[in-house]
Amino acid sequence: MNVKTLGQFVIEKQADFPYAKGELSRLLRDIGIASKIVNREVSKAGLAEILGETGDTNIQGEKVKKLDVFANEQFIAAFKAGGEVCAIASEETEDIISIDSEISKTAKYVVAIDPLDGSSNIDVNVSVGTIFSIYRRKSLSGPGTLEDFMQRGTEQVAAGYVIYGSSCMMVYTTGKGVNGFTLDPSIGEFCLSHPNMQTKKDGLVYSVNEGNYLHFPDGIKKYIKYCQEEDKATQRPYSSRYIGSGVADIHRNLITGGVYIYPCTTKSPNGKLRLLYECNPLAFILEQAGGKASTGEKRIMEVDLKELHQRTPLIIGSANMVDTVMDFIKKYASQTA
Ligand code: AHM
Ligand code: MG
Repeated sequence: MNVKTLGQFVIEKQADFPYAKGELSRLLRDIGIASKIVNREVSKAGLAEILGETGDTNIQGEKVKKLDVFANEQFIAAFKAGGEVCAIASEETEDIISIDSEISKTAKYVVAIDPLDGSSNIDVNVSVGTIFSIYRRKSLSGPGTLEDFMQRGTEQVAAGYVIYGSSCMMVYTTGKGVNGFTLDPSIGEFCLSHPNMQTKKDGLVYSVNEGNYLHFPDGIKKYIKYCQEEDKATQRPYSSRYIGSGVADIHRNLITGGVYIYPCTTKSPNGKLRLLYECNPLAFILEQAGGKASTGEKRIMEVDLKELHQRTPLIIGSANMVDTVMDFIKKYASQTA
């Protein structure tokens, strides 16, 4: 069988970056290794003493699960050992983790990570994921600083996610298309399974937590009703698919076509999802796959990051569907204004 492993692929693609010295390739390899370890634990989660909560609450005010902590520790350990990044920002950690070591002194990159996205699904055997985003540092040398992260999504050098699902898959971009790799457990390698992923311009799926319907802005409420209406020309009604693991919902929509919406609500006026380690990396991937990602007002990747754990509304997926949601938002915002 002619397989191409993640390792072989990133080394081949290094040629796309004439001045690269292999650091980015090594960083992607480190992420691959850590995610295999996380996948091992996720796949036996029902057996191991790893289900449930630790009893602590994280910076987001959410109850911390043992697997969240495990995944966070694995990725941090991989980045520290790899020496390719000088700082890490994680959903699970209030402040950045500056790396003060001999091997990281001259590291060019910083990495932002959501180690285990979809925490509410960990204990119930439903897909969860890891999201990562890589930037070039702004500081010149030594341990990385907060300023190194205060960049727009457009500055990302690479981004990706790993989905721990019916199979384990890594999807990433370095700004030259999107490629997906499936873990072959028999050889323990991520193998290229989805080269040059492209999403449809139009899809037939909408993904939103309709339990929050009453708290949505009018434009989103009207869009949801539009999705449910009968219309032969646009093949409506659309299907509703929402599992509560952003990586899984957005990955499915990337493959089949669709739109994922996490809007602002009256309870969370800035939305729920985090710009740095959730929305920007997912936006980079979707744009590279021919889709779009918006706050409802502007392109996600052009939002200024002012604080590490900044939240934003997110509308992401097939380009025409995102445009239609934006049209609804505009139309009903001006009517209530
Ligand atoms: P998490 O990083 O704490 O898991 O939160 C992010 C998740 C997304 O993966 C998912 O789409 C969303 O939150 C689900 O939120 P809700 O339960 O409010 O629908
Ligand atoms: Mg998350």
